Amino acid sequence: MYTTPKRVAAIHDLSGFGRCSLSVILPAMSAMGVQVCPVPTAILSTHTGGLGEVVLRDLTDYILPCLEHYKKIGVDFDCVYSGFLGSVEQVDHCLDFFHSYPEALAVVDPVMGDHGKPYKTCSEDIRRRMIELVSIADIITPNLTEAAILLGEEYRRTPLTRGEAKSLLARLSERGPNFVVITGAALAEGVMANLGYDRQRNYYWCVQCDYVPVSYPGTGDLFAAVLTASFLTGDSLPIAMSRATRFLEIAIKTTFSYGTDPRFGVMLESAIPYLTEHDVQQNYSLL
Ligand code: PXL
Repeated sequence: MYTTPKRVAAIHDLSGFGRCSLSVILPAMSAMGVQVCPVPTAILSTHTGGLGEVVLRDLTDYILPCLEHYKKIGVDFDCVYSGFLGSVEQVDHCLDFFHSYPEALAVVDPVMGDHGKPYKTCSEDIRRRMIELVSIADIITPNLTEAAILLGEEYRRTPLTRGEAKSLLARLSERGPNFVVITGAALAEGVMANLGYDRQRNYYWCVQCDYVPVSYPGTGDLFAAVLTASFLTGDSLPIAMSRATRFLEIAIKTTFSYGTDPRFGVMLESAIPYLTEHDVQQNYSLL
C-alpha cells in the first residue's frame, strides 16, 4: 500500500561541491521515500574543509519569511531537522521553526566541530544558543567533539569505556532530547561504534562499524539524514541506527577503495541504491 510521504523541513546550508549538507541530505532522504523541503541557511561554493576561499551568500534573512509563507499556505511538517548554522540569528530562526510545528519530530544535528576542534564559525554565542536548540529537540546526533562542546567539557582523545559512554549519553539527554545518538566513538574494547540512548525506556544501544583511516566531510550530515528518514518511516531507534551505520559503511568503504581526494566527500551516487532496500537492519546490541 502506498501512503503519502512524511514531510521534513531541512534547515541546512547548501554547499555546491564537496558532498555535504543539503547536497547529500536531499537525495538520501528522497531515496528513502521522505519528502524534503530544503530551507537553505546559506549557499556556499564548497564546504569549509580545506578547499580554498569559499564563495558564500548568507540567507539568514530568508528563513523567517520562508516560515511565514509555509504557515500562510498551511503547509505542515512531520519533522523539522536542523544542521550546520552559521550565526546566532540562524539558531534563533530555527527555534521559531521548531516552535511553529510543536507536533513535528524535532531533530537537531548540532554541527559545531570535528576531531576535537570547533569549526571557525562556532563562537561561544553559537554554543550557548545551540544548547537551547538541543533543549527542545527529540533527537540529537552529535559526534564526540560536539558532545564535549555541548557539555562544556574537554574533548577526550582516549577510547571510552562502556560506563563513560553511557554517562555521556545520559548527560546529553538531561539537556532535553529523549533520544541521543553519538557518532564515531572509539570504545575501550577496541571497536568503533555509533551509540544511542532512549531516556524514556532507559535503553542504551551500540552499533559497531569498521574503522577506515580517512575522514570525509558530510558523513555526519548523511548519517543524521538516514537516521531521521528511517525513524520517521517507522523504524525503532536501534534499527534506524543500524540502517544509517550500514549505509555510511558502504559509502565510506566504497570511496576509500577508490582513493579519491577525501575533501570531495563520499561517493554517494554509487551508494544510494542501498537506501531503497527495505530489509530490516538489526546489527545493534545493548551498550
Ligand atoms: O558537514 C558539515 C558541514 C556543513 N556545512 C558546511 C561545512 C561543513 C563541514 O565542514 O563546512 C558549510
